[in-house]
Amino acid sequence: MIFMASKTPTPAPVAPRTRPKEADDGGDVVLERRTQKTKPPQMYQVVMLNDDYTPMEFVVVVIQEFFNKDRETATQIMLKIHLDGKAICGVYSRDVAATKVDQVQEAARQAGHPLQCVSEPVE
Ligand code: TYC
Repeated sequence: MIFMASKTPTPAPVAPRTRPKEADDGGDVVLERRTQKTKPPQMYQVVMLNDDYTPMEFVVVVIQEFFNKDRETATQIMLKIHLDGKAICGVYSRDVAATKVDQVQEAARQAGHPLQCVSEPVE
């Protein structure tokens, strides 16, 4: 049997169906309001403690060195510790605060002073 080319005409392409054009609404975008999911990270304060033996000058230098305070601010913080028993030297992320505590304690140990400081979460 001989096959002939079909003479059936190819249907014309059909335009995709689109929604009827609506009047321009001005382009305003309404974002869905959602409650925030991520909390800011917990911060830690490094608190230095008073003792009866560490020289005031040593404490001032430590505060200047490790907490980046000028001499006047460092002296005020040292005096607050001396008078109140403790004071905050700085507030940092957890890892940075822990490093500050290590640095202070290592400097105090090397110098033979009993200076202590601790890191605690900020309320
Ligand atoms: N009380 C100490 C003194 O009279 C001074 C001092 C201040 C010690 C602050 C520790 O964190 C401190 N020599």
